[in-house]
Amino acid sequence: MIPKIYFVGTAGAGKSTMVNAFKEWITQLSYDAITVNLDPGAEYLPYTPDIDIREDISLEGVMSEYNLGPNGAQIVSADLMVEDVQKIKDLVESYDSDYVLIDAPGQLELFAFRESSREIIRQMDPEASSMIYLFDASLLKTASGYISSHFLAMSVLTRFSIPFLPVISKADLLVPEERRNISKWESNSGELLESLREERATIDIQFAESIISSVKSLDIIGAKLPISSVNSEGLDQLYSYLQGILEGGEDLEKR
Ligand SMILES: Nc1nc2c(ncn2[C@@H]2O[C@H](COP(=O)(O)OP(=O)(O)O)[C@@H](O)[C@H]2O)c(=O)[nH]1
Ligand SMILES: [Mg+2]
Repeated sequence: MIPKIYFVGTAGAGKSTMVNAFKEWITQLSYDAITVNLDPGAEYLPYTPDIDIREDISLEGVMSEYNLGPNGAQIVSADLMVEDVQKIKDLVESYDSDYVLIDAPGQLELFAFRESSREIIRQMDPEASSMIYLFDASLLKTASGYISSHFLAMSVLTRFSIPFLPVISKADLLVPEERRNISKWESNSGELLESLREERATIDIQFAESIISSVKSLDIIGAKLPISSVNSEGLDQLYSYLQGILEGGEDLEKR
């Protein structure tokens, strides 16, 4: 079974850029990876996908056929993807690659909250699949942003049953003080609440407390791997984590 790795996160979190960077990383280790673009609305991709949903679904085509604006067309396109699941699966299987890197649509909700993505995962080796969830570093700079990002991640986590690997993307954008704050919040929820108080955020402290404790029970509030496509930080660890999940820690046989 070929590992399938889904890159998921909010718009602009760096999914497409990371698919490219991680493919390069894997190639450098003498493995093969193919890339799959599931974003019908992608105007520019930093890589040339081996399999591209845009060949079957065009956002502009959906806009004119269904008389919709871009937002409505994004939703219809995501739903139409369900008709392509078998084709995507057949195409993926036609490649003899070591890894399949899957770039989720730009808008998180299109992947996380529509049925077609679950169908794709369900039909394509769920046992060999894992999800890298990108927490956008720029949203983790404040305590309130940190909490709302986790709330969102928690709601995504509840939708899927494959291994969920939370990372902090674009980590090169964090200055040392921001990194220190994030580690502090990750290890101590009392500190997180204290920072929230200092920030005078609009979020109700009691509500925040209950969010933090429920998120904590899902174990995603703990240390997340900082990664960067710009300076390749964390890519070696990301690769090892994935090996641990997908292959029981053993390297695939090198080609
Ligand atoms: N500094 C920095 N910028 C990044 C990184 N990854 C992506 N970006 C930038 O963030 C923006 C959104 O990236 P993209 O990969 O398209 O995000 P996506 O919507 O999640 O696919 C682009 O301008 C990228 O150049 C990173 O690791 N570091
Ligand atoms: Mg993208």
